[in-house]
Amino acid sequence: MRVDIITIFPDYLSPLELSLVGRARDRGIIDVHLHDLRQWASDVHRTVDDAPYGGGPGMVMRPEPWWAALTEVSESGAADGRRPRIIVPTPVGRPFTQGYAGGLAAEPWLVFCCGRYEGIDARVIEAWADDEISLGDYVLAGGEVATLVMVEAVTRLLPGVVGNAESVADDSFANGLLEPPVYTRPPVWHDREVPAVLRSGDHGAIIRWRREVALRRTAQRRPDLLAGTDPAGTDPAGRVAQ
Ligand code: JBK
Repeated sequence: MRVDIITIFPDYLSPLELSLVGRARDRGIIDVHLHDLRQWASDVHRTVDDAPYGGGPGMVMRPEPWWAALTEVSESGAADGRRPRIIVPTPVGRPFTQGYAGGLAAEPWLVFCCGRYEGIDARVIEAWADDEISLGDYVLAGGEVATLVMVEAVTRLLPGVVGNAESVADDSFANGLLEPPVYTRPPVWHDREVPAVLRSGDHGAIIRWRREVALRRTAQRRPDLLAGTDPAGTDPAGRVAQ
């Protein structure tokens, strides 16, 4: 998979050199390209923002550098007849979910557009974005951290990245439930015991116990998951309804 990230802070994405994503890059499973948006700013000061039409606080990212960046980045893969799926992380997007991550993992090429300030001029979004996606209901300084989250969630779904395919299938949300608690040795620690069933060797009883605890935990903490509605409005392939 190829991933292009357009940002005014390419260094903000340096965690992608580490750990699971870093290893996937070293092994050629994903090919990440970082682009500094300012390289497409045409004035001497390389400005990428301007005041909002209609007034109000803050600044808006100007359309010209974004248009030039998206044109050039999209064309850089056109030789292989490919078109990227273009994603804009934004608090006004549809929610990011495991199902949506699964849909992205099936794509050959993703482009993430990291906005700053009050956002990117809406004409860029209309013309170029396939999806506007939100990580959650809180305010960040820009789309960079949201992009880190999405790239990590997608990378670990790519074949060969996580050693044990079962550990991906068992993840919280993959099966619609929160995972049960986990324990390792020693069996008693600070007067707290590992549940006896997990030490019983009775595999059927262990599966039943885990399912029961997962259900109780989900009902208490995330009743919305049991209601079975997909907040992202994604189909099983993770494609967003328009
Ligand atoms: C937020 O994806 N987000 O959730 C996001 C992206 C960019 C800015 C933001 O404030 N929440």
